[in-house]
This record gives sequence, C-alpha cells and structure tokens, in this order.
Amino acid sequence: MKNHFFTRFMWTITILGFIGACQTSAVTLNFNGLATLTNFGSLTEQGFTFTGNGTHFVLPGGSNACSPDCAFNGTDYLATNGSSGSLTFTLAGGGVFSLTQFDGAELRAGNINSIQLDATLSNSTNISTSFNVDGINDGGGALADFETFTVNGFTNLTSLTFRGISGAFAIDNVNLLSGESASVPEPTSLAFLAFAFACLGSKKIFLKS
Ligand SMILES: [Ca+2]
Ligand SMILES: [Ca+2]
Ligand SMILES: [Ca+2]
Repeated sequence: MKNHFFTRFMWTITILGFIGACQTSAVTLNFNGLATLTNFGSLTEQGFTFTGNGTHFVLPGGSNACSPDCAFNGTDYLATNGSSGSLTFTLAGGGVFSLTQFDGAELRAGNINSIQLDATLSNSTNISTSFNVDGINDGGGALADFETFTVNGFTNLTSLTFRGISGAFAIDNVNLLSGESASVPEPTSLAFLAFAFACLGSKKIFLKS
C-alpha cells in the first residue's frame, strides 16, 4: 500500500516538474526579412520587442551594407554604430523570459573587445555579464565573423540589453524562452519531499491502526 502511494507521489512530482518546464516557449529571433532599416526604434518579432538606442540598424552585412565591409553571415541581423548604441529586448505585452544563446560579432574588425549583457530580473535585481569577441571579421570574405555565445543564468528576465564595449557590434539568432523558467525539483529535494510524505503517510496509518 505504502509502495503504491510512494510511486504515485514520485510520479506526481516528476510530472509537475515537466509541466513546469513546459510552460516556457522557445524562439530564435533571426531578424530575417526586415530589410535594411536605420534607426528603426522598436520592432517586434515572434512576440519579442527589440528597441535600438543610439545609431542602430537592421543590416544585411557585407560590402553592400557599409564600407569597409560589415560583419556578414548571409542574413539580416541587428547592429549598432558608435559606443553609445545598444539593443534592448522585452517580451511584447510584458512578462518574463530567458536568454540561452546568441550570435555576436564586431560590426567591423577592431570595433569592440566584448559584448556586454545587462538584464533586469522579475524580482527587480540587475545582472550583467560579457563575452569577449575574437577580433575576426573580414565582412563578405570567407572568414566567420559571428561567434555563437551560450548564456547561463539569464532566466526570468523582464528586460535584456546588448551593448558593445566599446563600439559597434552586431547580433543575430538570439535564442529566447518566453515565460517563467520553472525549476524542476532536484533529486535531493525529491528524496526529501518523498521522505517527508512517507513519514506523514506512516503516521496516518499508525493512527488508523
Ligand atoms: Ca539573421
Ligand atoms: Ca566574413
Ligand atoms: Ca568575429
């Protein structure tokens, strides 16, 4: 009897954990099809709004976009110019989201040393991190100008800002999760909860007998 109860309890916790994890919805913002726009202000793609500050663009990259060549990956991407430019993401209509990965580059070789991320969490605290760029950028040439950066710990955000340190940068393929990032109970927590429940169950059985 107790074993059945135990099994049911463990399944319930596991399923609740999975349901929690499924509350998020993943999107990749690729900015494709937006054409070349200078100082676009705010745009929305797949439920996310991105706002440019300072001089900012949607660029197709390569020699057609700017001289000397800007970063190129064969698709449209977001970029800023000058050291005061930044790009801020929010969930359209409000709500929390997470950042997991993005492609980043110097807009031109030597423009920046790193891309800095500043975010505000749902509990109003601010977090920050930065990613060094490799300095490789030959525009429309064969070298890969963009790098893919994996981001940890940027969950339950209400606002996320990218900026180049210190100059023009480019981003593309921004991987975001909309919704609360559920924390699936860890095995140790599960064991503790199971133990607590088992104790309650035993007490109940003991009182009945
Ligand atoms: Ca793109
Ligand atoms: Ca290139
Ligand atoms: Ca690069």
